[in-house]
Amino acid sequence: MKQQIVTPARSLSKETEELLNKQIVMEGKSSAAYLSMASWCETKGYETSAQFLYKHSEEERMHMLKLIHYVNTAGGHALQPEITGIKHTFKSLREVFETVLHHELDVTRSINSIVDHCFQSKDFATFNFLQWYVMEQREEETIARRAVELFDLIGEEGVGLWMIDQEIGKLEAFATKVG
Ligand code: OFO
Repeated sequence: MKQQIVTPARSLSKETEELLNKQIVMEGKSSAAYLSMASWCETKGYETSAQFLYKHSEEERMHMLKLIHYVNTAGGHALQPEITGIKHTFKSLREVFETVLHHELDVTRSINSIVDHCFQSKDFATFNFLQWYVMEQREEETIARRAVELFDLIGEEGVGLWMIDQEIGKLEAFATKVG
């Protein structure tokens, strides 16, 4: 006789599952967008920025996977996101990092609204899980803000752009220092 497959008990509400799936799309898009920026930077000779963005793209993929595993192990179904509309060319290196900053601010707003939803609906397990993302966003915003500041601090004339590119490589250490 065939054994019946018992559906595991779910601890996620449908609404929370949907919100987390939307966040999975956002993280997947972040990963793709940073990969595209890295590739553009590499073609323009901004070597350090390219390496920084390739690494960041991998980190975003890890953020997406972490959410996928959470949703699935909590009884939901994480959906592989459709990724379209990725920008491939940029006017300047400054535009790349301004885009990163705006994007990270959007991600923070999105994470905060899911955290708020989990608190309101008393899903404390997911609320707790998401605290990692709250802290991660704080670090990513700090890095992105600093990157944009570099353009005004150093200036883009002469060897300015070359120096900015070098400084981009030190941003993670900077974020650790300022907490
Ligand atoms: Fe996943 O933190 Fe940036 O986007």
